[in-house]
Amino acid sequence: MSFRTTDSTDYIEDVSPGRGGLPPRAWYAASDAASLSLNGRWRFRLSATAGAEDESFAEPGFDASGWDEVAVPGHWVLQGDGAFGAPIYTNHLYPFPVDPPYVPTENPTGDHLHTFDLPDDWPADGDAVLRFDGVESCARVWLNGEDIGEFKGSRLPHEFAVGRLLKRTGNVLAVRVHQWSSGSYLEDQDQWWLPGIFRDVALLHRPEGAASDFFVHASYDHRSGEGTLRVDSLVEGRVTVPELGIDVATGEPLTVPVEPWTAETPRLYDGVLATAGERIPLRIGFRTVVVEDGVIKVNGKRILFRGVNRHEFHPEKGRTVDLDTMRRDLVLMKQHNINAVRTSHYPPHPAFLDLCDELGLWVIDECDLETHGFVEQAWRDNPVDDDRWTPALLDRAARMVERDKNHPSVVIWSLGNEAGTGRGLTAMAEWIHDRDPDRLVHYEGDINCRDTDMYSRMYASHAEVEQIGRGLDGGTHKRRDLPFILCEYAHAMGNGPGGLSDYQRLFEKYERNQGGFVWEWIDHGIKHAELGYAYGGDFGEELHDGNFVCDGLIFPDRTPSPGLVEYKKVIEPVRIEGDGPAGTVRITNGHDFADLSHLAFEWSYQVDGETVEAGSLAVPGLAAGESAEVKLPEPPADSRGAETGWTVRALLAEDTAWATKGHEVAWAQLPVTERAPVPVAAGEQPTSRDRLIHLGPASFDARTGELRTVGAVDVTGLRLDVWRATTDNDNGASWQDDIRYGLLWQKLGLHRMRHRIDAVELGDDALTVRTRVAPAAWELGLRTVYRWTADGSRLRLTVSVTPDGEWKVPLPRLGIRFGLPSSADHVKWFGGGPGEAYPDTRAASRLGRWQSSIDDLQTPYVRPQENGARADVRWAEIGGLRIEGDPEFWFTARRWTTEQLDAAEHRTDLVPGDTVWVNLDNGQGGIGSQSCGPGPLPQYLLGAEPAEFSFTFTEINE
Ligand code: IPT
Repeated sequence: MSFRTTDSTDYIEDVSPGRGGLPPRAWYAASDAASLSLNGRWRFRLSATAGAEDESFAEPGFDASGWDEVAVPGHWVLQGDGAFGAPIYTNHLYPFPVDPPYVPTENPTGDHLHTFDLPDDWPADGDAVLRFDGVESCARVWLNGEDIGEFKGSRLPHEFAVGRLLKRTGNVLAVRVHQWSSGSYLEDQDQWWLPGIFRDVALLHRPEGAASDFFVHASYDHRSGEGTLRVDSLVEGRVTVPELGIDVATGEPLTVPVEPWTAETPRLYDGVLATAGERIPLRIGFRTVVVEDGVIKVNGKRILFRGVNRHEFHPEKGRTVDLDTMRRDLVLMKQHNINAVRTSHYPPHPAFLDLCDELGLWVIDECDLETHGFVEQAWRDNPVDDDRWTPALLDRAARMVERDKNHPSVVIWSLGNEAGTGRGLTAMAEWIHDRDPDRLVHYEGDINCRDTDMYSRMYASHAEVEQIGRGLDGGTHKRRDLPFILCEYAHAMGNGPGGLSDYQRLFEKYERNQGGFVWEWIDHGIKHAELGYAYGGDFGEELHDGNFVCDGLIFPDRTPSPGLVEYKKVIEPVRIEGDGPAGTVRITNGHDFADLSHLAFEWSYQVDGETVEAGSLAVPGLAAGESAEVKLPEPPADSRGAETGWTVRALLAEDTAWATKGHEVAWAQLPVTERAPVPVAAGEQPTSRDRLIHLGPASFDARTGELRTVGAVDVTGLRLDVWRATTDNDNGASWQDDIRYGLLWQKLGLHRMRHRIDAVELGDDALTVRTRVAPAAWELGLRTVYRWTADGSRLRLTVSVTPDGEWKVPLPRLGIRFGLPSSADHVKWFGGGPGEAYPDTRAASRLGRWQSSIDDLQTPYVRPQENGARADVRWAEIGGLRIEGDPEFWFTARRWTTEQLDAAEHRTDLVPGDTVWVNLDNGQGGIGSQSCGPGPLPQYLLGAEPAEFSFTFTEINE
């Protein structure tokens, strides 16, 4: 016979959301009522199981002086140098046996103790509320020895009325936090499992007549230009908005002319809600969001989401994110033309939404709900389809909506992520629609849009997005009339995502397609002494999903990755197109609301990549959606034989809250004259002497025909190269059974090609080396001929490649690689830059003259992989050589080999050797997004086809 013991830990596995707390209500950062932050150093004791220690620690007088300390807010696993356990990363698998609502006996439990005095001026009357903004995953709370309740719902606020328990001095707050609880089944988001009191804890004075909950309704009628304000408040009072001359009782609507709030024009009006006992500052934004004519409209206009999914993450503090970091995220987003955030997959720290109101972003506020691990059992026993869990789900919905309902930035409520389907979700949607009919409801898992106001998908292919845009996707009647968004797309794991421009075209072409949210904002790499940044498995987890947690547009230290730079260009809200030779530009205002008066335009003219003249360009202050053609000035004379073109840029005309005057918003380049052909180097005859072949400035190994020197520059290992250290997107996701090129390349052996020398021929004017490049085990290969010619000072190589046998896969790259001495530590080039580019990630690559150290050419992906290629390079100067390409080439250089790059698991594995390895590629394969979504589009694949390309090498004095 078996039985479960009943003891005081039963609440952990109880499906109820909690006991003893106050009903949820609006969150506000400040009021004139007193408050006391309880953040700080708290006493801490960790137990391995929930019942290991009794509750005596909560008694006043308990001596915790021998305990450790932790910072609150914080996660204990990220403190104590490993003494308090470690983070665990799983994507969707529960890191414990699935037997809802039960959790393991090994349930790390942190007892937290904090002693505090009330400030001298703390009022003697009234009540007080103890507020927890976030505790993972289940907490039981005592104040001054009294058990005041427990709660679950990690990223949601929980409040307790505690006034009667408070003393002037020596208050003892005891919080017992369990890592695992029934709530963990609802919190299976793809992220680190990080227990702790990770958001603020505060004591709020509640004077007699204090406001309790209130709901600011502020709509905008775009036809009349008027806003209607009504503040519903549980405790009656008055609402004043001096700027609008508003002074009205709560519950009373008032309509006045206003400037509306939008993400582009985040106009907020300062107001005050005054009840008998409290004054609360309000920041009111007037806007109306509806679905009308099958599209989401704000203030009467269709909007386009240029969004990102943002998890809360800090490389040292986990989900404890301070205000400066939140602001930094949003400023970076705004600077990169991002206009929307999905708070994947839980409500963020509430102050984040204040910043969204202020800086201007559309927000999809998502509930703290994901049950993804149930997919492994065909969703059997999924809590969202089991009535016993519905109260917990409704509690979560209410805690989100009530907390965040007063933010104009929040336009959509999301029920959660990857939770399958079920009655519980329907109940949540019904409750939300009823409580807040003025916003829309989203849930991606609701494929038929039974409960939602928009059709939403993740990682749909371009072809499918096109179908949906054209309304040819079928689906239920209801769905056919709804707008479409991609709540996740373009998986930014490692190098990539590729294909952004192609998606953007589909969003701009079809009314129904209202944009999307790139997955995701930041790499969740945890700072680590030996590894740089840690990912799944680095803490010895028995079950983990590796570096799938590092899939952001910014690195863990918040520096932008090339993916963010690309995204900025792709979504720029002004389109600049034109005809370079004719000297005309067409400017289109792609904003949804703002006119162009906030931008200043600038032209410049480049000759061989150098700017020779620049000036300002008068562009009319076009309204949103309008375009105009503008004439460029006469091009500067006398640039015969050179490659020339215009660059036109749109810059902020004035400082804004997120960038200074002159910040670049959009740009384009319009070529005028093309590059002149590269003169052929020929005339010299190869001669053989001292086991070397001499040709012009170069020498070769007489036996192998391998290049040895160009002038005084030593060159090693020059040969054809088709391999790249596969990217996360090349490798694809483990669950995908479609074509995954990284695996196919590996299987074929493109990383272990053999180079057979068939002939070394000395002709009258050329050295010709014939080879066959092929992997062991297969009959296919690449016949490769290197033809070297030279004049007195210049050496030219022409590589001809002819595939042999049946090639069913495209190539990672096609070009040559060679080594230079480590003194080649710097490069100058004329071509695409300044950052990395690949065939489907090259929108932001700008033609110009660039230079960089070899170290700075590397993109520091958390898991090392192919990176750092520069596109369209006409010439590059490195290590005493000038290399000209015919045609242009992809340039890459690094202080380690591709093999070392491929083998590295962390950045710290990459140790510079004494050779700089240079790759000059005629072609590179596209990147795509297959680490979670579709692979590269066919037009970006590099087919194994006959190819010929040349490089000219000249020794130079740098
Ligand atoms: C999708 C999840 O919603 C998101 O949380 C994240 O895990 C992302 O994938 C990948 O990084 S779910 C995916 C299986 C489609």
